[in-house]
Amino acid sequence: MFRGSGKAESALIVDIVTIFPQMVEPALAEGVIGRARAKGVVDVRARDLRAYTSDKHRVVDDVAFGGGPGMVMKPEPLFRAIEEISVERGAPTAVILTTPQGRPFSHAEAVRFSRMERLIIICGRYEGIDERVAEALVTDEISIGDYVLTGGELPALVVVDAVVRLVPGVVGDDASVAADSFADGLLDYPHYTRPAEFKGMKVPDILLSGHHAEIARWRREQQLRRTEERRPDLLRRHELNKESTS
Ligand code: 9WO
Repeated sequence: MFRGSGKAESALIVDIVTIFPQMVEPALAEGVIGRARAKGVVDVRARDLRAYTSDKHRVVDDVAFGGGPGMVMKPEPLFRAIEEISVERGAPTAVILTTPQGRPFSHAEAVRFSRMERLIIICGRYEGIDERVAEALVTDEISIGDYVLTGGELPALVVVDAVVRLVPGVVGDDASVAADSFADGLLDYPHYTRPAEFKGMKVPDILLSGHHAEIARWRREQQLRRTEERRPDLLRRHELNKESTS
């Protein structure tokens, strides 16, 4: 079957290369991503890096040239993993390394990756990966924030979560994706559900009024106020975008 003619091919293929596939797999089985995988809209898999070793003990790390504490991920298993996954799936559109040295992950980056066909995400462990892997194979080094973790698995899941929900057909309501916080560069408005009064705390009257135009205006005001208070950096960018698109 050719692309787009049915459900034989996924819109997005993601392979996550890790020494801890058992850490990644349960997160991919739940919720929106689990359902998208079950439907075949996306094909996301964890790949055990040790499956691409060639020695009896399946070694993936070695001491650092130049000395210093800790181990470095060896290049050979990572090169073999990317090579074999590329043969099986077709050449990747991007090879992502999650690392504190990467450029900051953002909604715009998520949108860009969601439009690609095949992603490979490498999860670093130990003190990091051999730089030749980054130079020869990695197309995008991505950071999810300025903190050091014990490995790249959780950042890889963050990237997958943000990207997969943007793939058409994954989130049922396209309008809800378009209305997302960050889709237009602002924080979200506050949400309420029943009961209308809880422990003396009331839901704003406007939301109970049924005046849809006024509710929309109130929500927009809340978005602007919250963004101004909590993330003035976002508000400046939002205003620049408005000028360039009007
Ligand atoms: C450690 C370190 C110590 C001092 C100064 C800079 C430093 N960088 C690192 C580092 O990159 N350690 C990594 C920790 C080694 C590979 C596993 N670790 C990790 C963290 N993988 N991925 C992250 C991470 C954090 C935020 N966004 C994406 C990935």
